[in-house]
Amino acid sequence: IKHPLQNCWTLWYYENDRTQTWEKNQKEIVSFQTVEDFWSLYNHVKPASELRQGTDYSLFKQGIKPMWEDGANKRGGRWLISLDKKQRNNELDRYWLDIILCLIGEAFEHSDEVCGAVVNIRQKGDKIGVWTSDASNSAAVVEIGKKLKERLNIPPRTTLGYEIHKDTIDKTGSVSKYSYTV
Ligand code: M7G
Repeated sequence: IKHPLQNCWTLWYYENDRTQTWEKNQKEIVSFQTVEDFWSLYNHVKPASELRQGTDYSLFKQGIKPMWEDGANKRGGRWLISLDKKQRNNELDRYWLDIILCLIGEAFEHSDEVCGAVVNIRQKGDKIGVWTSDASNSAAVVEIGKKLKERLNIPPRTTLGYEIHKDTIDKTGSVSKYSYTV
């Protein structure tokens, strides 16, 4: 008998095909709900560091689309980990795996608030976001941020910021406004 996870999770893959809408380019790959099925999937797909520029992996609770518009995300936001170019080789895959393990292992006190996580592979620097459901739930948001920073062993001098999706959508230029930091 396999070891069940508390939630069923879905892996999504985004590829930047300019002839399609952003939404159409999000492809649902597979769902899993046991530890064993997670590892066989993980061992089967390319590590994030080997994906092409412009692609994303997203891992979300089953039933939640990796999009701002989803009912579970629309009042939420994300903890953002911005990586510099050289971190693709040494940190990206470890961060992404550690985040997945926090998600599927329900590592947070407020795991109910977690919707999923996204890794963006980008020329200008890769990003990982951990998406939560309610940006106004400051206790949950801050607890999740602190736990992430601790579990990923991010040095204290590095600040993580939380962006509300609504602000990301309205954002003009590259100025990002963080609503919380840890
Ligand atoms: P990104 O891929 O999150 O980051 O957003 P990047 O700028 O580093 O590539 C790029 C663009 O993708 C956004 O400006 C939107 O046009 C589109 N996009 C991203 N997300 C997360 C969404 C979403 O949730 N919904 C919709 N409709 N478009 C999105």
